[in-house]
Amino acid sequence: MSFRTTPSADYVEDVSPGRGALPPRAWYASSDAKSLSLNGSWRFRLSATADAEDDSFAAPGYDAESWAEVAVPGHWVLQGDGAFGSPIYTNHLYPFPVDPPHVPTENPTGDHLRVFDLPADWPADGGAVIRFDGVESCARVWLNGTDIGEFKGSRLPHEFAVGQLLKPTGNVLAVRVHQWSAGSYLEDQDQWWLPGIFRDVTLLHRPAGSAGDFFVHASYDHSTGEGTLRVDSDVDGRVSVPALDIDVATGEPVTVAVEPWSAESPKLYDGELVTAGERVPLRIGFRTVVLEDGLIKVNGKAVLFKGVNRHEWHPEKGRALDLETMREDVLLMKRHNLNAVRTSHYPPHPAFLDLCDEYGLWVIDECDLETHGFTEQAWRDNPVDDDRWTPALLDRAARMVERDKNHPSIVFWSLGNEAGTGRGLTAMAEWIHGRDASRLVHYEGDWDCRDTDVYSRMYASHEEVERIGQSLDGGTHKRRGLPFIQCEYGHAMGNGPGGIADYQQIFERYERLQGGFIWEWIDHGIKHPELGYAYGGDFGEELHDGNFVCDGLIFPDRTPSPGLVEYKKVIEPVRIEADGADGTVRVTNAYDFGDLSHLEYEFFYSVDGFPTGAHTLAVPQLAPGESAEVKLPTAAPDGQGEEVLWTVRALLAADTPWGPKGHEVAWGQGTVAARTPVSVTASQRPARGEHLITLGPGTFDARSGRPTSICGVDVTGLRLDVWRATTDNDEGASWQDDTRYGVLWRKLGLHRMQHRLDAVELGDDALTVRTRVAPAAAEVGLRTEYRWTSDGTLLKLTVSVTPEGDWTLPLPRLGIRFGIAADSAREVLYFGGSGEAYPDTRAASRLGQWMPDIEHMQTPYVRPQENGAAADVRWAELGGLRIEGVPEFWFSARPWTNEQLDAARHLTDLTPGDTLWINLDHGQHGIGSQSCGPGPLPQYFLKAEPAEFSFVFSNHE
Ligand code: IPT
Repeated sequence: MSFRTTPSADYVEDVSPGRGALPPRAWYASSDAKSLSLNGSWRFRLSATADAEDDSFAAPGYDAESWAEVAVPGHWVLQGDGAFGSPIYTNHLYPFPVDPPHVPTENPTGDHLRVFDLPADWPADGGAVIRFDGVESCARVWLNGTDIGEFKGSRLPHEFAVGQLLKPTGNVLAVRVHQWSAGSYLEDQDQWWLPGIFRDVTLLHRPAGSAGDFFVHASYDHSTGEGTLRVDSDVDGRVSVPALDIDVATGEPVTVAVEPWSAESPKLYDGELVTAGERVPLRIGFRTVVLEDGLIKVNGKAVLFKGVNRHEWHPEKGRALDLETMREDVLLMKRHNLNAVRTSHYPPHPAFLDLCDEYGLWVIDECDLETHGFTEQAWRDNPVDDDRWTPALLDRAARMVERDKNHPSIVFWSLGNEAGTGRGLTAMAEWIHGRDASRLVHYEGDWDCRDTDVYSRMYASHEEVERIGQSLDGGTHKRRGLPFIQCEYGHAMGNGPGGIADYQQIFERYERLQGGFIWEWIDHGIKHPELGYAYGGDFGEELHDGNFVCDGLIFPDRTPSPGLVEYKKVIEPVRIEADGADGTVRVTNAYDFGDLSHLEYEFFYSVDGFPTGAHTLAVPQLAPGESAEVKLPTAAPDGQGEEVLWTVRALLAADTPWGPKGHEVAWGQGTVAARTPVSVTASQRPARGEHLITLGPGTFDARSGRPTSICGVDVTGLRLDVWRATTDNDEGASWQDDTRYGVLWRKLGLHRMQHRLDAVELGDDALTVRTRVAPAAAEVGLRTEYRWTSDGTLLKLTVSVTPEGDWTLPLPRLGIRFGIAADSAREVLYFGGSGEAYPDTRAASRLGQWMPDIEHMQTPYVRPQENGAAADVRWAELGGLRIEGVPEFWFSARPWTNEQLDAARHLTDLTPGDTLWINLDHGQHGIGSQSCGPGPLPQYFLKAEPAEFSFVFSNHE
């Protein structure tokens, strides 16, 4: 055995996929062949360049005692407390000069070493392979001193035959991993760059006569109710499915009556493939995916995707996910009514696909391919249009398809993401179509749909999606015949996404529209000792895209954000709506396949938001698409002037694999009787003292007319407020320039409004304070009048706002704000909408009495921004005050000011002060999705228009 002293690292910049790996094949866990996990603690040495060290470390006997250790699976930059470098976040920019296939000389290289013994019962005969399930981005491997090959394709498996090299004890597995390689040019996904052996490493015994690759073909004929099974196997054997009495030879088709697989009822049959040397468990789902009549049909029915884009993410482990985390994702998705997932933008850990099969999710399995950075040079030199790279692209396509082809959940193969167009993509599509005719091909980047079976877009506006639904979008002849999906929409960055209910209505209106996938599932925040969760720039990256990496429906710790709660409501599979005024409810089955037999219904009336006793409601069985009118069986209570509502909840009638009995799937609400708002007879006359004016239970500063105490509660700083800490969606994406209101608001100065006092007038029955609220350097302003009246017990404030000048912008918010002592108000009781809501994110806001504590009225967006407003609030009680709105208002309360919230970069920048700041808003501007898509629809704009609104204060103690 000889070792080079000057190792060559030429392979790092080689466009070829690698050397030495076995052909790709199906991924499975054998019933009887032995395997040995090589996960665990490995010896680790980091070098600054690809060839800083020679390869003598791979030789048996090398002493690595002095090396550090890392956990495998893992990313070295997330271990060692910074000693092993740091993560880098860029959206689409390559963090190195674009000169394919060259990479920087500074190329962090991690040498990994692991010594292992074979278990005592490891068979002496047969072969063995070592499987790497994921290594970023390029690895070279030695076993017992023998160079066994090198590979690229970070999120794809690579196997090497090693049987002849194994010894009973003291095997030395050496893996050199380079952060940058030619492969990096193909892996420009919007995510952290995280080198390392981040998925499992396994040694698999391969007995003589063991199964190699096999393809389970399990189709379903909806016209006969029969399924046809044929398992093609490289190694002949028999296939059995006891529940179906199937026992056939491999390659032989058999047709029997079956229950089909769908995301709604994921029926899997346990089977077995038995070859001379091995037994392989099969989980078979019968379903047929076709493109027919311009629609994606599964088992004869068009499906509506209610999906999400999922990156693999864990706030401490990065993309090294354990099974429980994967299961948590799937369960959260199922419990929030999602039925589909796009594995953006690479094949996930295979266990995730097992879970999708088991719990039921339609999957778009996407290849590990993105070359987005080439957009900066008008796609010149794009590897997907350069024949030299085609073998690498085909290798990636094959590794995905071969690994994952036996998952019934996968309905689409996706070529990759944001890679422009080119011959390489066409070659991939042709190969995939030839290899697996039983699924469809997706790729968003080619709007002509040359290679694809679906017209797919991202972030198209409501208007455009509607036009596509009506087939008025033109395009190539081929595209006009294809169904449409939005593979990304509803950019969930920070507060939002807004407008998804409006999208859903459009999806449901037109047959051609088969739904969409929200961008994205989880915020990729990295747990950080000082910052809470870190995002781009927090590790001193020279190029980065800030918090664009935190744009998920769940927070980094997997707590659902309000966006997920909203999405759950928007896509609920049962619609419960008011139908007429007489307490009749319309229930609609919005499933694609199933009936409603798994649900039971509860209903109750509430008076002033407080529920009266719950009853059960009988709802007839409904086929998909069917609806029924159901009369509420009990008479509504007399509200005696208070508001009376009905609420119906659809609950799981029994435990399911993904949710317990009683889990709420859907709900609806309707009004029986409106409230009579409180009225105040203005009977008190304001009285002026030396420093104070008094009016009923209010005292005011005599100079400024500002209240100092309301109904016995000290208040501070009451004034008109139009500013909100801009949301990511307010600020918009850098490439949108004309309608980024967050930027335009700040330019106009709405965050630094000046309040000019014009008059404090004491009338017979009112105190009137006249002001003009305007930013410096601008002629626009808001004439604002505060009119206070009282009947001796209640104190009423009526605010009238009249815009002056040429307002071309909407307002962020319009209302008042004031402060009270923070220690007097730890919690709030209010009657209004549950949870956080804004004009276009309010579908899930449910009317009732709620009692959140102040902490829970703050939504912890990783980058702090406007959050936590409750919609439709009739009244709220806190700190000894009761506030009733005429009309209803938006309510928020926080232990810091909006200005402090605006200035904060991380949650740890915010510390509660002595004052609790309360905003009572008449209006809020919509949220939209402009951090990467369209802004709010016009109907959700808060226009600068004359407005008048009132609040009635009383003491509630
Ligand atoms: C789109 C990307 O496909 C996705 O990976 C992510 O970056 C998303 O945007 C934004 O978070 S590309 C978009 C710039 C059109």
